[in-house]
Amino acid sequence: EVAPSAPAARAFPKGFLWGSATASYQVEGAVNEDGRGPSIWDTFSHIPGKIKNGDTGDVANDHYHRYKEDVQLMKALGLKTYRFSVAWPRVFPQGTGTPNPKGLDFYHRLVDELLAADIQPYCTLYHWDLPQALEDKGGWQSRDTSEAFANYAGYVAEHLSDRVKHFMTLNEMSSFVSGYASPRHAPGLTLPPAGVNQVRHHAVLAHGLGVQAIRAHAKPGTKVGLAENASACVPIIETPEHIAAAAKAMREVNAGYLTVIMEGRYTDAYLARAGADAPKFTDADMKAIGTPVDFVGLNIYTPTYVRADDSPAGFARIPSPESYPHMMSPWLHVGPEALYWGPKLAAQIWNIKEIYITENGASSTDVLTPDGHVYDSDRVMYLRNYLTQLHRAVSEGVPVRGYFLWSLMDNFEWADGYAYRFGIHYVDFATQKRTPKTSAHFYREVIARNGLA
Ligand code: GBH
Repeated sequence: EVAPSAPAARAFPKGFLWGSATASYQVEGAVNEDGRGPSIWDTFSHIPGKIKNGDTGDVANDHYHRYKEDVQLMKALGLKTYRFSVAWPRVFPQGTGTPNPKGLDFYHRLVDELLAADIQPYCTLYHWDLPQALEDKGGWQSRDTSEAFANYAGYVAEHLSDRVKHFMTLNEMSSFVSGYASPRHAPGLTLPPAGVNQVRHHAVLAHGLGVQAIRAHAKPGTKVGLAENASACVPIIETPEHIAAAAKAMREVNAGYLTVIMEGRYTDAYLARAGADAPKFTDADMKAIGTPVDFVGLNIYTPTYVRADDSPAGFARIPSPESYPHMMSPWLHVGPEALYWGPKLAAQIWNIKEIYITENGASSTDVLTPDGHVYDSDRVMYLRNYLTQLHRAVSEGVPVRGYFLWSLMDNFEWADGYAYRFGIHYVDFATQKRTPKTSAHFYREVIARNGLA
């Protein structure tokens, strides 16, 4: 009998932070408890036809009541860190004005539970659940929402920063801005380009004002960043000309979001493209937007393939052939090198010293067998390949300090409701029973050996 030799270890740097992530509206439920106000996702998910199967986040994973059990899932995995988001309408039910201490108490309890399990809390302040009261006054179309966000962010940081050392302002600006451009996301408006560009400007402004407010109110030593789904530009072939094109693309494709935040100005090409629809802004806005951050979080799922091109821009995006492989979500094209080129190009272009992969993960059909297993070999394949490319990046010295797998457990997948599962724990939503999938066992091994086998 042959005893195959073990594969060579591919270790990550000592102290690499292995984590997992969720977001408030996707897991908490308890939407009417302890004084929480409604958010735009409560409104949106209750509009017939908006969410697959008529699902809502009313109960979701009931995490609001089951957080202790969920922290035990994390502990069993060996997680070093956990990224959660605070629901703004729990803390300020009307968005502004008088805070609701009972709402904030939930996060005090969660943070204490995490620390007792030796898990570092990473806190996102906005994962799309805007207080409905603010939407009623124009939402992200109004500059007042950027100011309201900063007040809220400063308030939460003031109260949690004795125990939470890392805050992220906004999760995926382009995703929630799309709620003003397409009917798939709350609030579901379809504004003309000028309106969308102004919403986008208010998003990056909220980030900048939020960074300043957190710095003003948090304990010394608190770090502030964001969690942005910047397009991870990947050279179609790794030659100098295509690599140079990918670097140009990385700046231009992300010009309205990460680029303006890192550089404090809109690129000329961005303003030229927008033309008469360009956002209105002041010098003071731009200064706030460019406030230096302590770290950058990148949510990376799919690659944006780029080639060198003779056009003035110097690059062209390569549209995916119809046969391009994807996970269960049709948009989730598999491209592991996104986890190499994304952080590498970002670090080099903007001289970033501290990067986290704040989300990466995959949807699968996830069948629960009668004897209680979920053999999600597709998700394991996805994770193994992406982590291989992340290993390649950190081995070259790209300063990625941690990785947050999306998601700890199946949850409310926005317009796709509960039909699309991203968890490494299976959730039976009728009973709320959580079951580790094969991917959870895989990830526990990665964490235990601090790397790939
Ligand atoms: C992240 O978005 C989110 O931060 C997280 O809340 C979410 O659960 C997770 O990914 C998985 O989706 O359906 O064709 O209109 C990832 C980026 C941007 C991907 C919006 C889906 C909609 C494409 N998302 N996009 S489509």
